[in-house]
Amino acid sequence: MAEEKLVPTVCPYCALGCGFYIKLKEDGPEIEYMLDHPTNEGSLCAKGNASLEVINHPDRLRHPLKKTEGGWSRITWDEALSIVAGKIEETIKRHGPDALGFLGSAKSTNEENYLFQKMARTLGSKNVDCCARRCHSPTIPALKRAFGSACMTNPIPDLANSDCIFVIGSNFAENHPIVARWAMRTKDRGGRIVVADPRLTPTTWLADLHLQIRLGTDVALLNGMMKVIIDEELWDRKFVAERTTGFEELAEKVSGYTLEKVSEIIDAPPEAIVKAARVYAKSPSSAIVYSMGITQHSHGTNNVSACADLALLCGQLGRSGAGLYPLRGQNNVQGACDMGVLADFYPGSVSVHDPGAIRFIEEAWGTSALPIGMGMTAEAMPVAAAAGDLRFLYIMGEDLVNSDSSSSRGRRELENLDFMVVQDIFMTDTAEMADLVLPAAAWAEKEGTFTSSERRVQWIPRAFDPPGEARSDLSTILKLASLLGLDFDYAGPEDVLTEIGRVVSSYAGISKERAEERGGVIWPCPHPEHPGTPILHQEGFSAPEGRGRIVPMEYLPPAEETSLDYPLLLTTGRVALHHNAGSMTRRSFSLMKRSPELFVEVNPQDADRWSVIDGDLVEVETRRGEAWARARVTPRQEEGVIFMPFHFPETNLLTSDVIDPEARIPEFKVAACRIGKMKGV
Ligand SMILES: Nc1nc2c(c(=O)[nH]1)N[C@H]1C(S)=C(S)[C@@H](COP(=O)(O)OP(=O)(O)OC[C@H]3O[C@@H](n4cnc5c(=O)[nH]c(N)nc54)[C@H](O)[C@@H]3O)O[C@H]1N2
Ligand SMILES: Nc1nc2c(c(=O)[nH]1)N[C@H]1C(S)=C(S)[C@@H](COP(=O)(O)OP(=O)(O)OC[C@H]3O[C@@H](n4cnc5c(=O)[nH]c(N)nc54)[C@H](O)[C@@H]3O)O[C@H]1N2
Ligand code: SF4
Ligand SMILES: [Mo]
Repeated sequence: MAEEKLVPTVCPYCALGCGFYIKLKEDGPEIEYMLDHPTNEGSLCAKGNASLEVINHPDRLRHPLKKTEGGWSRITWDEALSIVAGKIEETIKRHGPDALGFLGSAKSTNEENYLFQKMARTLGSKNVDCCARRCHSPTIPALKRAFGSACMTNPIPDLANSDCIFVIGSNFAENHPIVARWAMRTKDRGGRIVVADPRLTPTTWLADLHLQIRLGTDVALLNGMMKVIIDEELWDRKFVAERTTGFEELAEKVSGYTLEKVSEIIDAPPEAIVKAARVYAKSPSSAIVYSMGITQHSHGTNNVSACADLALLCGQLGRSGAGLYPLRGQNNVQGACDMGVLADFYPGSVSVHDPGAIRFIEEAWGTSALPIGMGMTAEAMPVAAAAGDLRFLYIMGEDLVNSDSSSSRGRRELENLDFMVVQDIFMTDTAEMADLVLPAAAWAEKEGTFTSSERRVQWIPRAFDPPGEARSDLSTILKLASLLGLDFDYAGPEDVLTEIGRVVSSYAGISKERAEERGGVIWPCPHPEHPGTPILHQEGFSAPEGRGRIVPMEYLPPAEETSLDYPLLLTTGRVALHHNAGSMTRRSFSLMKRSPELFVEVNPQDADRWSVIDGDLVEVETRRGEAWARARVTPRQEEGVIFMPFHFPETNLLTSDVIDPEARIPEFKVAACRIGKMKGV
């Protein structure tokens, strides 16, 4: 019998970085659990367990394809890359480098993302961004301002050491299921879980206290809790005095948030607000866990700031069990941000507005002409395409037309580009719009590092050959860069990681060997002997003067309100068995069998009012468009709000294009809508 081989890997779906082995055997690969992985201890959720279904899937892209009048035609790699290089050169010549746009991928490795943005910026373009714009972009300015660093402060297993977990706008039981394992240990130890979420979800089922708040009212809730904490003298005087600034302004601002007023705004009982405030402030160590429920709002940055204020006020930071957990989304979104695939940051969180710091990168890259200033964000690129300011777009591993809000507008706008190239593992709807499609190797078909939400950097080796002529994103970028005359002289990902260590100080001590160890290394890891830094802010903050900045926030309502024409609110999000725009999970047989179609959850009262019957196909309409979905009548939804997952393309035809002014994230969580037989009434 042929020998079996175990190849360690990291899950390609969410940002928890769960490890497992791919067991290679004669009759096909299978998953073997990695019991000693520090984050998942062998467990995988349904998506992780189904992840090998995308490898060798019949729909995988296998050859470069060029759009012709007669449809897609297969071309050689040499031909494809010389077309792309030619288009880049032509665009620069005719319109300047700022007519080029580059969207990197939170599914690609650190090394791939690093080279992608290096190529874009070396060519002179400022326009580099990724899906973090539609995800945790509010976390970045808010936490940088508050703490000086925009990351999750403590590792996931440390949640088990918390005495209280305050969850606001995260449904981790479905979307980061491994977090639920650790949260259950908190409960086993007698700790409390408090959840603020407008919907009933598997996460609210775990809660000791659920505040079923109105959509988009989180700042009011947090200010109300902070007023209780200050009134009842539950705040941490020593921590506030020694380690923060801004307390007086906060006390002043929240004094107006009386229980009556807050209870009215959030539509939850005053006693629940008091209980939540007391348990968070009084517990010896409390954690705040948040995600898209607070970021994807027109005031997403304010929401995150208010969470940071609560943590600073109560001194619930910088210790085991006490931390702030922005649960990141994609498997390598933390890494893509660290690598500078953002319109506002170079690698290592260097601001695009800081010429002094950019000079350091110029020296490392041997150039003297890197662009300074804000680039176009992922949301701004389609708009700029419509205006004729963006001519060429390179999308590496994003399904922008399905994952962006108000997607029919986005599609129309992208039509105006002179040239679009998409590099993906499947023919997505975005790829269908491209002029050229480049087939990419999937995660387990290449090697390199991924950085999880815990800041854990893990190296994965290659387990499979890519299908057909598909190539790793890294080799495609290297080839293209050489055609463009760029001096990208790297033998492979290990070489790129070495350069990353020179440019990004928190990665300075991370080598392939260290990242290959079980569980890798948690950055900051400033030198090769450094053990990594699981808990941030233990000594002080990296914000100016080493102090955390409390910046009080005012409650502002969501942009869209209900009206006679649109009497309900639509909120969108996720379910356990699908991932994002669905290119991978909609092709996964075992997941599709259990979750085959788009649905809309409607509260029984609303269903009665609008004559919707469970199981009916109903029409959902917003100011942007209309879509059909299967009705699920369920009390999980509160009256007046309907929910749709965005894993099928129809959902984003409906969502709002209002954006947060600072983070520029769309308000995916609130849109006024109508359903069923409302049309024409
Ligand atoms: N199964 C699965 N897992 C995933 C993904 C997936 O698509 N499927 N995607 C990954 C990605 S990219 C991300 S970013 C994460 C996201 O993970 P989550 O943030 O957990 O995902 P969502 O379902 O978008 O939203 C979370 C919760 O926010 C609540 N919410 C909505 N509006 C509000 C509000 O105004 N206030 C409050 N307090 N709560 C609100 C929703 O009811 C929902 O329960 O998941 C990652 N993991
Ligand atoms: N309505 C609504 N819309 C939303 C959200 C919401 O809550 N509601 N959430 C938003 C959030 S949080 C996010 S993060 C975005 C996600 O937005 P996207 O990043 O556009 O979503 P994905 O569907 O995960 O797209 C990833 C793509 O990468 C491809 N891919 C996988 N592996 C590789 C690889 O190794 N190389 C290459 N080149 N490609 C690869 C996949 O096939 C897929 O097409 O969606 C946002 N959109
Ligand atoms: S929790 Fe996230 S990383 Fe872990 S198996 Fe599930 S999708 Fe993969
Ligand atoms: Mo995300």
